Amino acid sequence: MPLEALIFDVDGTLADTEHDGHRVAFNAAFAEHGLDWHWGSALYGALLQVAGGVERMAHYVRAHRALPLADDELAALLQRLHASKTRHYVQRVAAGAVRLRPGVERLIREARHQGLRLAIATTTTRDNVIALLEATLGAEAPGWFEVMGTARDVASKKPDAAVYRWVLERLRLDADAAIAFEDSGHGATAATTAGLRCIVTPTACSAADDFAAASVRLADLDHHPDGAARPVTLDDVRRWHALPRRPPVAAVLDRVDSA
Ligand code: XBP
Ligand code: MG
Repeated sequence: MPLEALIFDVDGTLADTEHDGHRVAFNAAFAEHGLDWHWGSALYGALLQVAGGVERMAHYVRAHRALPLADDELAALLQRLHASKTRHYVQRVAAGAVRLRPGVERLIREARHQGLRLAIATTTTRDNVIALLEATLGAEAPGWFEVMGTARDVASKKPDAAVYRWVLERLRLDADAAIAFEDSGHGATAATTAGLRCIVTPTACSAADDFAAASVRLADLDHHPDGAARPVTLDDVRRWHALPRRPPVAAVLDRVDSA
């Protein structure tokens, strides 16, 4: 089946947002609320096994902080913290704190030029996606993506396949007509469980993840699988899209509980 659409994850894939973006914004929100919580690099690296900011904070409270709050009070606090974290993140991104990863802009522009359809499938908040696209690609860039699946659109976050299924449904495409770009084991599991081929470009945070289900692993979109520094073109993507699908990795799902 010919390739009709590229579906991009956001955090880690379009840009390396976690360490200097999300992590810093979480810490700013904690400080704003008078909490002495601080997420350093090593702790945040482990917490990334839990997808979603609210879920990540809930896990942290369960594992590391006992709070004398009823469940509904804790849920309300986490919502307030997350709204504050999103504000801080959007401000940082708008101020230019995060750049696109190598080759991302070039491949997106090539896809637009060739008439391929574009979509987003992410675990993060829609405001964050818009802020990143506007700050890095310009005010019209959010409109380039025909479908944007974000945290609010599905009940279960990656590694669940729900967001990819939601995006494919709205694109009215079979999984065989699209390909996903991901940076993490969770993301690759979500994409491949939805039946998509997946190209992975891991970051320092996700380099140790299991990517056995991915079709291709690259350092970034300016490097090839053999490590050669050469731009990845749509012809390359089409070639990788034509490879047989690999089975999803169930082991990634088990690691969520041990973060
Ligand atoms: C991204 C995430 C998100 C961000 C924080 O994963 O896990 O939770 O870290 O964003 P993926 P929010 O790249 O697989 O989509 O605080 O908005 O949840
Ligand atoms: Mg990601």
